Amino acid sequence: MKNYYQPEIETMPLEQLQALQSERLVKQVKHVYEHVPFYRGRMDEAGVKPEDIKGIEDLPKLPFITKDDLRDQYPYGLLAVPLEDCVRIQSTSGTTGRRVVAFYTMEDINIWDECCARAIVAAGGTKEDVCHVCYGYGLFTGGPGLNGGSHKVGCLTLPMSSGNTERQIQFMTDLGSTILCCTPSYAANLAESINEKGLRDQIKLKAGIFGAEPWTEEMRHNIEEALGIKAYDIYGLTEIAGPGVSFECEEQAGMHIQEDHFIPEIIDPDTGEVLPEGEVGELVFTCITKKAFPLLRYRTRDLCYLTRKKCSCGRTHIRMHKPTGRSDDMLIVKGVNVFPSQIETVLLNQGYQANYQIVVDRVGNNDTIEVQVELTPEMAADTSVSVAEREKKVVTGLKSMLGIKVDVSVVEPKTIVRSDGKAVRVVDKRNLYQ
Ligand code: DLL
Repeated sequence: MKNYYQPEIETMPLEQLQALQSERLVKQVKHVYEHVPFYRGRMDEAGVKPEDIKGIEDLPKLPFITKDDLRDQYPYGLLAVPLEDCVRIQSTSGTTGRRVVAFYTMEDINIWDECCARAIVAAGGTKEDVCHVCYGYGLFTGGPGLNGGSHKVGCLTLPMSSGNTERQIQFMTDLGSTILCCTPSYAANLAESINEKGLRDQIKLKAGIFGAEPWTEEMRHNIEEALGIKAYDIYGLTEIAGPGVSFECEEQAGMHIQEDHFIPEIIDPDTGEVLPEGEVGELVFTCITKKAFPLLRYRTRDLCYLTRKKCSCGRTHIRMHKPTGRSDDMLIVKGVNVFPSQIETVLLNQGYQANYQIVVDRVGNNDTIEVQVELTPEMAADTSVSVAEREKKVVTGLKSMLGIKVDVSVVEPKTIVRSDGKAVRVVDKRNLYQ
């Protein structure tokens, strides 16, 4: 049963694959130029006409798209089909300003499901498997993406969503889950609970598909040992589709990018220059099949490198190395994307000044995030509000902004160390990028 799913596309000879990409790119450029005034404007500004794009070699002629562009165009500015043709949205957390809302037609959902199905097959999944999905369901793409992929493969799908570890383990043992889909940190948590309860012998897991946040080879090794499974990395982002943009095969040596749908480039984050294969830079994607929200040359801010070295699995699609960092200041805490600017907005809205520090750490398998913020001299002089009340208010504000619980310490004026140069606002002690 292995590799039954669309093997001809995943193992296509390079020349054929590139011809397919070129054909799809040309069509896509025409589609966005005709239907999205934003793209038309950008291309006109850059002096590029759709007919100038004759194949993938012309891709660098197109302008880049950034998260700021998405923010400026929120919510409908990048929509490339009539709204009535859309059947779904997915979104990232954040303020309205930072929120990304991606639209999908039914065909777009099918493409995305197909990418996730390929990921499940690459992890050894077949219709005999029981696929236990505990990525969050809802606006986050993790749950819906793997759910769709699991259906396509024909697995029995357990739409568990995140949290409630007791129930997860009960379903896992009662229904014999064989493939686990969740963030690597939650997988480590589950593994710990299963072993603490002495239930390791009662679980039938054989593989895990873990992503949505950076994780180290050491974590992979620990999870594999603790659960007796093979742990596969999966990558994706809401803007481009969700999970399944790339995923690992049995080689576990980089993630194959689904090149029949997404063309990757690596650029120098400072100059925008396209870098040769093997060099580390910022990953950029062009969607060549999506219709509702097709981003062209989208700058992901994830840093990594690509390799076309032959893979023993037979897939010809290029591989990306695990992201080695980001070219912006986005943190991923408890699986949620957090921008320091969101935290600053909450603090300033509550009357604080920009004297704060964000400390991120990992205790056991769980991320912790603490914000220390200084009282202003006026606040310090006002004894009618207690420090505990102020902290509670900031906790509530941050929870509503980010969707996660943040520990808050309100400290005396001038206690946070001042830097001589750029303020060090974020201290991330986790070292998750390698
Ligand atoms: O995290 C989609 C996803 C869901 C991927 C489930 C895999 C599994 P966003 O919330 O938009 O989408 O966050 C996207 O998360 O730009 C990376 O910085 C980071 N990221 C995603 N997968 C990985 C990974 C989903 N395997 C952002 N390793 C991306 C490292 C990852 N970072």
